[in-house]
Amino acid sequence: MNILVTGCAGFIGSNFLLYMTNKYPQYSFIHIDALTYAGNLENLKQLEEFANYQFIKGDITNRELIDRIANNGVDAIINFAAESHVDRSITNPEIFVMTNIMGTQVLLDAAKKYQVKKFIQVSTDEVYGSLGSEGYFTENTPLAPNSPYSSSKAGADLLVRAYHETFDLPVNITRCSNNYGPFQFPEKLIPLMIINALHDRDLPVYGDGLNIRDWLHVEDHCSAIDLVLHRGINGEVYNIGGNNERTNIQIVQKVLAHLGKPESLIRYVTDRPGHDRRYAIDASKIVSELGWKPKYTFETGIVETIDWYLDNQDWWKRIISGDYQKYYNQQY
Ligand code: NAD
Ligand code: TDX
Repeated sequence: MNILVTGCAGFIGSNFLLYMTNKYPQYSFIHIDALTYAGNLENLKQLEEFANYQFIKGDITNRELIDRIANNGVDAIINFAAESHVDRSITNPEIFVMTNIMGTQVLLDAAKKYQVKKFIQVSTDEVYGSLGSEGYFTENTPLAPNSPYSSSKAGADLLVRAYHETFDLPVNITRCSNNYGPFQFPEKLIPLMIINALHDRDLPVYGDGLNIRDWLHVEDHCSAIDLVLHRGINGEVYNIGGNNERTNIQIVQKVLAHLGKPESLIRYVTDRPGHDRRYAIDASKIVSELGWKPKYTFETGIVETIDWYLDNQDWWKRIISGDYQKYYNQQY
């Protein structure tokens, strides 16, 4: 299989490429990434040895470039590339529309023109909006996004759906809950809290800290996308989640306890505007129809993840010092 992947210098995509090249050494991967602030090729250092891998620095909104790359016998396109941080979408929504919606549409056109056999849109549970204290998101829950980020992801999902209905494009949409694990950019809750705690800095908890997220180890997300690639029924949406609901304050307390740091570091700060209260995924469809089974419990996964940040301090120190941006600006 010859697979075009996008955005794999980021958190989930880099874990996915490492997972896939290990599992399917016979497959070829062409990877396009714009290397925004969130893209870091250091995550993919191991792939320097892997013959069937090609990296191209480029933007998914660049129609001419995407057309040229897709015209190369590409069997599948998996789209991870996105602006992914909710807080940034509140201060600067435009780039979210450009990358998440326009970029997806450019990829869909290329998939259609070159008749790829599978197009996977890596989406999010945030497109469903917010839950009250009961119930779960299923694939039939109406879309009700609340942030510029989630609305741009929902817009992309609707385009993907439309290309299936209108042009019979063989698509799948995956909607996963919050991921954690190695290589997550330190603007997101878990790595931010680990790094601040290690520096004895305040841990900013939005609002009352009782918002709930449903956490899944990134490797379990990767194994789910692998299954969808090989067994997903065209046109179907698959929810992915591990039944690990935690309040934000529980996460922060867990990080502090594992690092042996005091809870006095916690600072309650002004809430995120439009802050979704609770996400919880019903993943029974991918479990029963594709046989997906997550490997990690939250208790083992979170401890391994905190330890990964302890063992890989050079990785995040380069990011927070801004050195890696300077390095990439010189390289490309
Ligand atoms: P990330 O921000 O860590 O990585 C995004 C990557 O996309 C980066 O490498 C960046 O350089 C690249 N990129 C951004 N704009 C681009 C453009 N215009 N052209 C080409 N490349 C571009 O994001 P992530 O957390 O790894 O998320 C990956 C995907 O998974 C996103 O689509 C996101 O919506 C989705 N998702 C994330 C989570 C989560 O918890 N992080 C959960 C569910 C779904
Ligand atoms: O400093 C913080 N303090 C805080 O209380 C940060 C950064 C976050 N939070 C809260 C907000 C959320 O309730 O923690 C929770 C998690 O926040 P984020 O890490 O920003 O993730 P979230 O907004 O839930 O979105 C994530 O999961 C779904 C990803 O960033 C998205 O890309 C994905 O689609």
